[in-house]
Amino acid sequence: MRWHEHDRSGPRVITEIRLRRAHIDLVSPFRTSFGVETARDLLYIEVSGDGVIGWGECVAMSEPMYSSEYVDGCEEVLRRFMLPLVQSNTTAESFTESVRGIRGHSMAKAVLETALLDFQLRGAGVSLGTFLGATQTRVRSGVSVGIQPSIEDLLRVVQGYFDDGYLRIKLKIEPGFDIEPVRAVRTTFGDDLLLQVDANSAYELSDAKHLAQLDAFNLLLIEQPLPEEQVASHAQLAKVVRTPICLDESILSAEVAREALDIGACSIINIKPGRVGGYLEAKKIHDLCYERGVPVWCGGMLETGIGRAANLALAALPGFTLPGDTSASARYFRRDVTAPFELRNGHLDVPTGPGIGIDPDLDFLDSITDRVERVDSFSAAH
Ligand code: OSB
Ligand code: MG
Repeated sequence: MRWHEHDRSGPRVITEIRLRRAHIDLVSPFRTSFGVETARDLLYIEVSGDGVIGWGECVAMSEPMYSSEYVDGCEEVLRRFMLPLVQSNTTAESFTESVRGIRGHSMAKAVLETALLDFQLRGAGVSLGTFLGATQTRVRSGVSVGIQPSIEDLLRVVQGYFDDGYLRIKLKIEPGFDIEPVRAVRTTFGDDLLLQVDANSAYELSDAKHLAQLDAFNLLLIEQPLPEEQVASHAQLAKVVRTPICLDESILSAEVAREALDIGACSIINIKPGRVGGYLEAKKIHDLCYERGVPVWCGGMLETGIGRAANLALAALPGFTLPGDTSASARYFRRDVTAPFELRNGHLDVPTGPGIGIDPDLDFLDSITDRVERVDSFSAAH
């Protein structure tokens, strides 16, 4: 469904774009096989006109450790190559078309596409969920648990999330912190706990036998065991390991998803809009997987409320049959930049208002903002 089919009042005209940089502390350090995060380095794009503001949140981390993108690099490529393409009547669809020739930089493309999409949907009075084809009003929540200093610490942290009501636990693993921690969590919490692991590409194909030891623990999936580029090696790994393989980092587009599924590199996909260039491409991956009966779930990138709201709209599509890394605000931040997303019986409600359906608390957001700038390349063109 196209946004203008819902439009009751004509498209709004973009008159200003702002780029905001901010930072917010995490409630606890988040350790993965690629590094430790203690704070979120934030970049927001605000597209405004006719009294409407569309918001986008960049998912890139401060360093290029999860992927080759990093937030300062996103700012640079946005300023030099993407923001100058935006005109007063640019839509999310026309923007995405216009950056087709720019290779990579999906997270930079995604933040601007999302801000444009939020702007046009708010103007049309249509929620992002409705636009994308959401069929659920709330989504099941999982939580991603960082690598801990000891198994004892891990069990304590998992217990806390279990008590909060999370419906699925994901353990970050790396060589040296894998089989025994998983065994301990499975033994302590029992067979009914929905449990999965994420290696963030920390293994090699030669570790296949080692990883096959995870088969004993009835995991939902193992996420991205091998490097991003080694899609075909995952198909080899899948012949040795019975636990379903889910790809995250490798899935950079709907085309890659199709090829990965065709060769048997994965049987489940983690969809992150930022990683694939935005919500339009994310929906394509959903549709492809839905058609093929391949389960998908919504990944996370430690988003604040702005990014979280948009992810919840996506996670409400019918193919999202596994709980996502769509956790409550309190799992990440002492205070969120929007009204907090709260867990109710293990679920988060999908926002229903126009666009992403939620506004930032501007006083609080301003208090954590390092700088906000009007984008000159845009204003100069008009
Ligand atoms: O691999 O899924 C990942 C966070 C940052 C970067 C990569 C990943 C993650 C997470 C946490 O696992 C997801 C979340 O809770 O937002
Ligand atoms: Mg992952």
